Amino acid sequence: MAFTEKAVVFLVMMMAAFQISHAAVHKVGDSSAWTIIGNIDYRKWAATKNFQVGDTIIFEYNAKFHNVMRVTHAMYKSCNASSPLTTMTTGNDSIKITNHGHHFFICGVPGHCQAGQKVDINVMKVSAAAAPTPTSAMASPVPPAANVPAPSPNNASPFIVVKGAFAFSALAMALLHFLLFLPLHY
Ligand SMILES: [Cu+2]
Repeated sequence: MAFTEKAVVFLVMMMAAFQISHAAVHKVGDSSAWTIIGNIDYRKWAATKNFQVGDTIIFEYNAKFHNVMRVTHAMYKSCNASSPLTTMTTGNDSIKITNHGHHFFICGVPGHCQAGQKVDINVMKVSAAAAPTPTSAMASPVPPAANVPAPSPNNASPFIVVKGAFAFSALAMALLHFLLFLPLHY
């Protein structure tokens, strides 16, 4: 493998390790899961968590009795299950958080949301730990090109490559697979 290929593989593996170490999995309600039994306060449950972009939310429940509907804030407040954004019914639904802000979920079975089976997942823009992350790197404002003189290509290219690699980490993972499995097939 040429040096540049090794460098790419190393960078991708570093990014993969970084993402794995930072992505958390949150099971809604913890051991109580997603239910109306026991009057679980999902607001209280959510308040103890630090939700981040890249985390996974899991709803575990008996699919005979419950479901999961992603709804708007208004529908969440009024327990309106008539036109959900998405409905999940497997009994073990996982949702990967891809953007910050509020994510509202209710159970669509009549009476359940009113009984408290509703949760507001508020995903913070910046982690409380304030460590530099790929997310914050992507979120940093990019000045409009018209106001900024174009940097010379020699200085600019390494920075753009790193930023691009973070932004398209999924693509980079595909590249890693390609590089690793290429010798096996050809
Ligand atoms: Cu329910």
